[in-house]
Amino acid sequence: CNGVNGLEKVVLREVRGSSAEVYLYGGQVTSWKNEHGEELLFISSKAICKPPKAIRGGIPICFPQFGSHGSLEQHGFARNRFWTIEAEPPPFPTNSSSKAFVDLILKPSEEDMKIWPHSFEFRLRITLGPGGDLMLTSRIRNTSTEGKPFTFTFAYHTYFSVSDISEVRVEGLETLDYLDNLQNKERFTEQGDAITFEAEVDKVYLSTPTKIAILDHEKKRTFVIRKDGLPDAVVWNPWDKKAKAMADFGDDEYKHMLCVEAAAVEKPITLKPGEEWRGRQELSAVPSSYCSGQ
Ligand code: TA6
Repeated sequence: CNGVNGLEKVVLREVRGSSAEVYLYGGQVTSWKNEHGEELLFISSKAICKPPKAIRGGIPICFPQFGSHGSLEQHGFARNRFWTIEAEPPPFPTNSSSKAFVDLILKPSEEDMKIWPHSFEFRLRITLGPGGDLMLTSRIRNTSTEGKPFTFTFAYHTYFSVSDISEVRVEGLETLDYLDNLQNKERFTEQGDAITFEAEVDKVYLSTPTKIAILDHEKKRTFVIRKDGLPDAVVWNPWDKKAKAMADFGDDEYKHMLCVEAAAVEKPITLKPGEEWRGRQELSAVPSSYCSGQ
Protein backbone atom coordinates (compact mmCIF):
# COMPACT_ATOMS: atom_id res chain seq x y z
CA CYS A 1 0.00 0.00 0.00
CA ASN A 2 3.04 2.18 0.63
CA GLY A 3 1.34 5.13 2.23
CA VAL A 4 -1.55 5.07 -0.22
CA ASN A 5 -4.50 7.16 1.02
CA GLY A 6 -2.19 8.59 3.67
CA LEU A 7 -2.16 5.31 5.57
CA GLU A 8 0.68 5.53 8.08
CA LYS A 9 3.05 2.65 8.68
CA VAL A 10 5.90 1.81 11.04
CA VAL A 11 9.05 0.17 9.65
CA LEU A 12 11.11 -2.13 11.88
CA ARG A 13 14.66 -2.99 10.89
CA GLU A 14 17.20 -5.18 12.63
CA VAL A 15 20.93 -5.23 12.45
CA ARG A 16 21.35 -8.03 9.92
CA GLY A 17 19.00 -6.36 7.48
CA SER A 18 15.64 -8.05 7.93
CA SER A 19 12.67 -5.74 8.17
CA ALA A 20 8.94 -5.58 8.83
CA GLU A 21 6.22 -3.01 8.19
CA VAL A 22 2.98 -2.52 10.05
CA TYR A 23 0.13 -0.20 9.15
CA LEU A 24 -1.68 1.68 11.91
CA TYR A 25 -4.76 0.87 9.86
CA GLY A 26 -5.78 -2.54 11.13
CA GLY A 27 -2.58 -2.90 13.19
CA GLN A 28 -1.67 -5.00 10.18
CA VAL A 29 1.77 -6.30 9.32
CA THR A 30 2.04 -5.97 5.53
CA SER A 31 5.69 -6.85 4.99
CA TRP A 32 8.28 -9.18 6.55
CA LYS A 33 11.58 -9.41 4.68
CA ASN A 34 14.59 -11.57 5.42
CA GLU A 35 18.16 -10.27 5.52
CA HIS A 36 18.35 -10.72 1.72
CA GLY A 37 15.38 -8.41 1.23
CA GLU A 38 13.09 -11.27 0.14
CA GLU A 39 9.41 -10.65 0.94
CA LEU A 40 8.04 -13.53 3.01
CA LEU A 41 4.40 -12.45 3.27
CA PHE A 42 1.83 -12.28 0.47
CA ILE A 43 0.16 -8.97 -0.32
CA SER A 44 -2.28 -8.94 -3.22
CA SER A 45 -1.30 -6.70 -6.11
CA LYS A 46 -4.95 -5.63 -6.04
CA ALA A 47 -5.09 -4.90 -2.32
CA ILE A 48 -7.48 -1.99 -1.71
CA CYS A 49 -5.63 0.27 0.72
CA LYS A 50 -8.71 2.29 1.57
CA PRO A 51 -10.79 2.00 4.73
CA PRO A 52 -13.15 0.39 5.53
CA LYS A 53 -11.84 -2.47 3.36
CA ALA A 54 -9.22 -4.64 5.07
CA ILE A 55 -5.82 -4.82 3.31
CA ARG A 56 -5.64 -8.15 1.45
CA GLY A 57 -2.54 -9.90 2.70
CA GLY A 58 0.13 -9.66 5.39
CA ILE A 59 -1.27 -10.52 8.84
CA PRO A 60 -4.81 -9.21 9.38
CA ILE A 61 -5.97 -9.38 13.01
CA CYS A 62 -9.32 -11.16 13.35
CA PHE A 63 -10.96 -9.86 16.57
CA PRO A 64 -13.43 -9.99 18.36
CA GLN A 65 -14.78 -12.56 15.93
CA PHE A 66 -13.15 -15.03 13.55
CA GLY A 67 -15.22 -15.84 10.46
CA SER A 68 -18.81 -14.89 9.79
CA HIS A 69 -20.64 -16.71 12.61
CA GLY A 70 -21.84 -14.06 15.06
CA SER A 71 -23.30 -10.57 14.94
CA LEU A 72 -20.28 -8.77 13.54
CA GLU A 73 -18.90 -8.43 10.02
CA GLN A 74 -16.57 -11.17 8.78
CA HIS A 75 -13.51 -11.41 11.06
CA GLY A 76 -14.69 -8.68 13.43
CA PHE A 77 -13.57 -5.04 13.24
CA ALA A 78 -9.97 -4.81 14.59
CA ARG A 79 -8.55 -5.01 11.05
CA ASN A 80 -10.77 -2.12 9.92
CA ARG A 81 -9.82 0.35 12.64
CA PHE A 82 -6.96 2.81 13.13
CA TRP A 83 -4.68 1.70 15.96
CA THR A 84 -2.36 4.06 17.79
CA ILE A 85 1.30 3.68 18.72
CA GLU A 86 1.62 3.19 22.46
CA ALA A 87 5.40 3.03 22.55
CA GLU A 88 7.49 4.44 19.73
CA PRO A 89 9.96 1.91 18.37
CA PRO A 90 13.34 2.43 20.06
CA PRO A 91 16.03 3.84 17.73
CA PHE A 92 17.78 1.46 15.31
CA PRO A 93 18.97 -1.53 17.34
CA THR A 94 22.64 -1.07 18.13
CA ASN A 95 23.75 -4.64 18.79
CA SER A 96 22.97 -8.04 17.33
CA SER A 97 21.02 -9.23 20.36
CA SER A 98 18.67 -6.26 20.51
CA LYS A 99 15.18 -6.50 19.09
CA ALA A 100 13.21 -3.98 17.09
CA PHE A 101 9.61 -3.66 18.24
CA VAL A 102 6.59 -1.39 18.29
CA ASP A 103 3.58 -1.44 20.63
CA LEU A 104 0.17 -0.63 19.19
CA ILE A 105 -3.10 -0.25 21.05
CA LEU A 106 -6.77 -0.43 20.07
CA LYS A 107 -9.71 0.63 22.23
CA PRO A 108 -13.38 0.60 21.18
CA SER A 109 -14.89 3.81 19.83
CA GLU A 110 -18.44 4.86 20.68
CA GLU A 111 -19.44 3.40 17.30
CA ASP A 112 -17.76 0.12 18.18
CA MET A 113 -19.61 0.02 21.51
CA LYS A 114 -22.87 0.12 19.55
CA ILE A 115 -22.03 -3.01 17.58
CA TRP A 116 -20.05 -4.80 20.32
CA PRO A 117 -20.91 -3.29 23.73
CA HIS A 118 -17.76 -4.29 25.60
CA SER A 119 -14.87 -2.29 27.05
CA PHE A 120 -11.44 -3.64 26.17
CA GLU A 121 -7.83 -2.66 25.64
CA PHE A 122 -6.05 -4.62 22.91
CA ARG A 123 -2.26 -4.23 23.03
CA LEU A 124 -0.31 -5.64 20.09
CA ARG A 125 3.50 -5.89 20.23
CA ILE A 126 5.24 -6.59 16.91
CA THR A 127 8.86 -7.63 17.33
CA LEU A 128 11.60 -8.38 14.84
CA GLY A 129 14.14 -10.65 16.50
CA PRO A 130 17.90 -10.60 15.88
CA GLY A 131 17.63 -13.57 13.51
CA GLY A 132 14.80 -11.97 11.56
CA ASP A 133 12.01 -13.88 13.33
CA LEU A 134 8.71 -11.99 13.47
CA MET A 135 6.74 -12.16 16.71
CA LEU A 136 3.22 -10.88 17.37
CA THR A 137 1.95 -10.79 20.93
CA SER A 138 -1.64 -9.77 21.63
CA ARG A 139 -2.80 -8.84 25.12
CA ILE A 140 -6.54 -8.28 25.37
CA ARG A 141 -7.96 -7.01 28.67
CA ASN A 142 -11.57 -6.64 29.77
CA THR A 143 -11.75 -3.09 31.18
CA SER A 144 -15.46 -3.14 32.00
CA THR A 145 -16.39 -1.13 35.13
CA GLU A 146 -19.87 -2.60 35.13
CA GLY A 147 -18.88 -6.15 35.82
CA LYS A 148 -19.56 -7.28 32.23
CA PRO A 149 -17.64 -10.30 30.94
CA PHE A 150 -17.18 -10.76 27.17
CA THR A 151 -16.44 -13.64 24.84
CA PHE A 152 -14.43 -13.51 21.59
CA THR A 153 -12.70 -15.61 18.96
CA PHE A 154 -9.37 -14.62 17.40
CA ALA A 155 -6.93 -15.34 14.56
CA TYR A 156 -3.67 -14.03 13.15
CA HIS A 157 -4.77 -14.33 9.52
CA THR A 158 -1.25 -14.80 8.14
CA TYR A 159 -0.75 -14.86 4.34
CA PHE A 160 2.55 -16.63 3.56
CA SER A 161 4.22 -16.01 0.20
CA VAL A 162 4.99 -19.32 -1.55
CA SER A 163 6.59 -20.07 -4.94
CA ASP A 164 3.92 -22.54 -6.13
CA ILE A 165 1.03 -23.77 -3.96
CA SER A 166 1.09 -27.13 -5.75
CA GLU A 167 4.58 -27.71 -4.32
CA VAL A 168 3.87 -26.75 -0.73
CA ARG A 169 3.41 -29.16 2.20
CA VAL A 170 2.18 -28.41 5.70
CA GLU A 171 3.49 -30.57 8.54
CA GLY A 172 2.04 -30.74 12.05
CA LEU A 173 -1.66 -31.06 11.27
CA GLU A 174 -1.68 -34.75 10.31
CA THR A 175 -4.43 -36.95 11.86
CA LEU A 176 -6.06 -33.92 13.57
CA ASP A 177 -9.78 -33.16 13.50
CA TYR A 178 -10.88 -30.13 11.51
CA LEU A 179 -14.05 -28.20 10.67
CA ASP A 180 -14.46 -27.89 6.92
CA ASN A 181 -15.85 -24.47 5.95
CA LEU A 182 -16.54 -25.87 2.49
CA GLN A 183 -18.80 -28.57 3.93
CA ASN A 184 -21.00 -26.62 6.37
CA LYS A 185 -18.28 -26.60 9.03
CA GLU A 186 -18.68 -30.36 9.42
CA ARG A 187 -16.05 -32.15 11.49
CA PHE A 188 -13.60 -34.52 9.78
CA THR A 189 -10.27 -36.16 10.62
CA GLU A 190 -7.18 -35.35 8.54
CA GLN A 191 -5.28 -38.17 6.88
CA GLY A 192 -1.95 -39.40 8.18
CA ASP A 193 0.66 -37.51 6.26
CA ALA A 194 1.63 -33.94 5.38
CA ILE A 195 -1.05 -31.79 3.77
CA THR A 196 -0.63 -30.85 0.09
CA PHE A 197 -2.80 -28.63 -2.12
CA GLU A 198 -4.61 -29.20 -5.38
CA ALA A 199 -7.91 -27.34 -4.81
CA GLU A 200 -9.65 -24.73 -2.64
CA VAL A 201 -9.15 -25.42 1.06
CA ASP A 202 -10.77 -23.70 4.05
CA LYS A 203 -10.35 -25.74 7.23
CA VAL A 204 -10.13 -24.98 10.95
CA TYR A 205 -7.81 -27.59 12.52
CA LEU A 206 -8.57 -28.16 16.19
CA SER A 207 -6.24 -28.55 19.18
CA THR A 208 -3.13 -28.23 17.03
CA PRO A 209 0.51 -28.45 18.18
CA THR A 210 2.41 -25.30 19.14
CA LYS A 211 4.63 -25.76 16.08
CA ILE A 212 3.47 -25.98 12.44
CA ALA A 213 5.78 -26.09 9.38
CA ILE A 214 5.04 -24.88 5.83
CA LEU A 215 7.55 -26.25 3.33
CA ASP A 216 8.13 -24.42 0.03
CA HIS A 217 9.86 -26.79 -2.39
CA GLU A 218 11.10 -24.36 -5.02
CA LYS A 219 12.50 -21.84 -2.53
CA LYS A 220 13.91 -24.65 -0.35
CA ARG A 221 12.42 -22.67 2.52
CA THR A 222 10.36 -23.70 5.54
CA PHE A 223 8.15 -21.30 7.45
CA VAL A 224 7.77 -22.29 11.08
CA ILE A 225 4.88 -21.01 13.20
CA ARG A 226 5.30 -21.31 16.95
CA LYS A 227 2.19 -20.28 18.84
CA ASP A 228 0.93 -19.91 22.39
CA GLY A 229 -2.64 -19.40 23.60
CA LEU A 230 -3.94 -20.23 20.10
CA PRO A 231 -5.05 -23.88 20.01
CA ASP A 232 -6.47 -23.93 16.48
CA ALA A 233 -5.02 -23.36 13.01
CA VAL A 234 -6.95 -22.22 9.94
CA VAL A 235 -5.65 -23.28 6.52
CA TRP A 236 -7.03 -21.38 3.52
CA ASN A 237 -6.35 -21.11 -0.17
CA PRO A 238 -9.21 -19.76 -2.34
CA TRP A 239 -7.94 -21.46 -5.53
CA ASP A 240 -8.92 -20.16 -8.97
CA LYS A 241 -12.71 -19.71 -8.83
CA LYS A 242 -12.86 -17.90 -5.47
CA ALA A 243 -9.74 -15.86 -6.39
CA LYS A 244 -11.47 -14.60 -9.54
CA ALA A 245 -14.53 -13.66 -7.45
CA MET A 246 -12.49 -11.36 -5.17
CA ALA A 247 -11.90 -7.83 -6.53
CA ASP A 248 -8.84 -7.38 -4.31
CA PHE A 249 -7.18 -10.65 -5.31
CA GLY A 250 -5.35 -11.24 -8.61
CA ASP A 251 -6.74 -14.14 -10.66
CA ASP A 252 -3.55 -16.21 -10.48
CA GLU A 253 -2.31 -15.02 -7.11
CA TYR A 254 -3.73 -18.05 -5.31
CA LYS A 255 -0.72 -19.97 -6.70
CA HIS A 256 1.65 -17.88 -4.64
CA MET A 257 0.01 -17.72 -1.22
CA LEU A 258 -1.19 -19.89 1.63
CA CYS A 259 -2.93 -18.75 4.80
CA VAL A 260 -2.01 -20.71 7.92
CA GLU A 261 -3.59 -18.87 10.82
CA ALA A 262 -2.86 -19.35 14.51
CA ALA A 263 -6.33 -19.03 15.99
CA ALA A 264 -8.76 -19.55 18.87
CA VAL A 265 -12.00 -20.51 17.15
CA GLU A 266 -13.50 -23.79 18.44
CA LYS A 267 -13.54 -22.67 22.07
CA PRO A 268 -14.36 -18.92 22.32
CA ILE A 269 -12.46 -17.09 25.06
CA THR A 270 -14.34 -15.41 27.91
CA LEU A 271 -12.76 -12.63 29.98
CA LYS A 272 -14.22 -11.35 33.24
CA PRO A 273 -13.62 -7.66 34.08
CA GLY A 274 -9.94 -7.12 34.81
CA GLU A 275 -8.88 -10.41 33.18
CA GLU A 276 -6.35 -10.44 30.34
CA TRP A 277 -5.77 -12.98 27.55
CA ARG A 278 -2.49 -13.39 25.66
CA GLY A 279 -2.04 -14.89 22.23
CA ARG A 280 1.37 -15.12 20.62
CA GLN A 281 2.76 -16.29 17.32
CA GLU A 282 6.42 -16.40 16.30
CA LEU A 283 7.25 -16.81 12.61
CA SER A 284 10.61 -17.90 11.24
CA ALA A 285 11.77 -18.74 7.72
CA VAL A 286 14.57 -21.29 7.56
CA PRO A 287 16.36 -23.00 4.66
CA SER A 288 15.03 -26.54 4.12
CA SER A 289 16.09 -29.35 1.86
CA TYR A 290 12.64 -30.97 1.52
CA CYS A 291 11.77 -32.41 -1.87
CA SER A 292 8.07 -32.46 -2.79
CA GLY A 293 6.47 -35.85 -2.85
CA GLN A 294 8.68 -37.21 -0.07
O1 TA6 B 1 -9.42 -17.67 7.07
C1 TA6 B 1 -10.22 -18.25 6.09
C2 TA6 B 1 -11.42 -17.36 5.81
O2 TA6 B 1 -12.32 -17.37 6.88
C3 TA6 B 1 -12.06 -17.85 4.50
O3 TA6 B 1 -13.33 -18.41 4.74
C4 TA6 B 1 -12.11 -16.58 3.65
O4 TA6 B 1 -13.32 -15.90 3.84
C5 TA6 B 1 -10.91 -15.80 4.21
O5 TA6 B 1 -11.01 -16.00 5.61
C6 TA6 B 1 -10.82 -14.36 3.79
O6 TA6 B 1 -11.77 -13.59 4.44
P1 TA6 B 1 -11.81 -12.00 4.09
O7 TA6 B 1 -12.94 -11.45 4.93
O8 TA6 B 1 -10.48 -11.43 4.46
O9 TA6 B 1 -12.04 -11.93 2.60
